[in-house]
Amino acid sequence: MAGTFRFTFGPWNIHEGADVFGPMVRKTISFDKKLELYKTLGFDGVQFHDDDAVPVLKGKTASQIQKEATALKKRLDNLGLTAEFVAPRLWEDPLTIDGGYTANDPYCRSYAIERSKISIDIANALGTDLLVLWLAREGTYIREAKDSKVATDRLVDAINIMLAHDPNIRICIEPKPNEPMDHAYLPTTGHALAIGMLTDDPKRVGVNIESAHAILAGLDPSDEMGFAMAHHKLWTVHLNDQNGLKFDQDKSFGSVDLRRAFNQVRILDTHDYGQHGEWVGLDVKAMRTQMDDMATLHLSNSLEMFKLLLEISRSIDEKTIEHYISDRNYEGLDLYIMKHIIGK
Ligand code: XLS
Ligand code: MG
Repeated sequence: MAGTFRFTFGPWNIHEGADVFGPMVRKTISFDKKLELYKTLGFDGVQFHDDDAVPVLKGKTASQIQKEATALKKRLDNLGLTAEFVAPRLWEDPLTIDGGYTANDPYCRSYAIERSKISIDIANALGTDLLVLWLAREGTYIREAKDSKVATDRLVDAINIMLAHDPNIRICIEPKPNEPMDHAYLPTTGHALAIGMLTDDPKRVGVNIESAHAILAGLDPSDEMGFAMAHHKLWTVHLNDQNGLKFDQDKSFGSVDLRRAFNQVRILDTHDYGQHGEWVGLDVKAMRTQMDDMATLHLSNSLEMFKLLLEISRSIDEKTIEHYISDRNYEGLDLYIMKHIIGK
C-alpha cells in the first residue's frame, strides 16, 4: 500500500521552445549541461533516445557505438545517475517517413529493425534492460495506405526480432492514438498489452503509459495504469497533462486537471508502483513563453506536484472513504476528496 518513487526525464524535455509555427525562443543547453541539472532538479534517472546517448548514429560501427555508450555510462556513474530506458528515434529519418516496422517498403522496415537492435545494444552498455517503443509513425494518414492486420503482424515480427536479439531486453510499448499520424497503430494500453500476447515471449513486453496519450484516446490515465498493473506490465510512465483533444501538449503534471493527476498518483501508490524498480518518468515541455533562466520549472513543478498529491493521498482517512463507499454515498465521497485536494 505504498509506492517507492524515483524520478526520470529525457534530455528532450529541456528544449528551445520551437514549435510548428515558430522558431526556437531559448538558447540551446548542451547535453552535458543538461546531465548536470538532473540531481539539482531532484531526478536520479535519465531517459534516452538512442541518438541522445550516441549522437549521429548513421555510419558508426558497432564498436564505435559501444565505445561512446560505455563512455556515457561512466559519466552517468560519476554523476550518480541511472539510465532508465533507451528508445529508438524512428520518426526523423527519411527512411521512416512511411513508418518503421509497418512501412510499406521492406528496406525501410529492415532499417527500423536494425536501428532497434542498435538501441538494444546501447541500452545494454548503459546498464538498462528497457527499450521503449513510441510508435510515432506506425500508422496511416488514410486507411487504404496500409492493411491494419498486416501492420499488426509486422509489429509482432519486429518485436520478436528484438526479443531474440537480446534474451534479457524488455520491450515497453508507449501507446498513443494519433500525431504525427492521423491514426496510429496500438493507440491504447489494451492494444499494447494485447500485441504482447502475440509475441514469442509475452512476459517481456509491457507498457509505458503517458498521461496525455491516454487523454487523447478519451481515456482516464489512472484507469489505464490500473489495468496495466493488473497485468504486471506497467514498467514505466510518462506523467504530464493535456488540455483537451488537440496536439500533444506535454503540459506539466497536474497543470490542467488536479483530480486526474491525484488519481494517477493514488493508483500508483496504492499498488506499490516502484517496488520492482519502476521509475516515474516525466514527458513535459516548457511553455514557449518561458525565458531561458526559467526553462526547467516545468520539470521541478511536475515533481513538486507529484509529491504534494502523494502527501494528500496518503493523508486521506481510508476508513472515511470506506464508510462513504459502504453507504454508497459517492456524492459525499466526491466532496470529501475535492475538499482534501483543495486543503479544506
Ligand atoms: C512521446 C514519446 C517521446 C519520447 C520517447 O510521447 O514519449 O516523447 O521520445 O520515445
Ligand atoms: Mg511520452
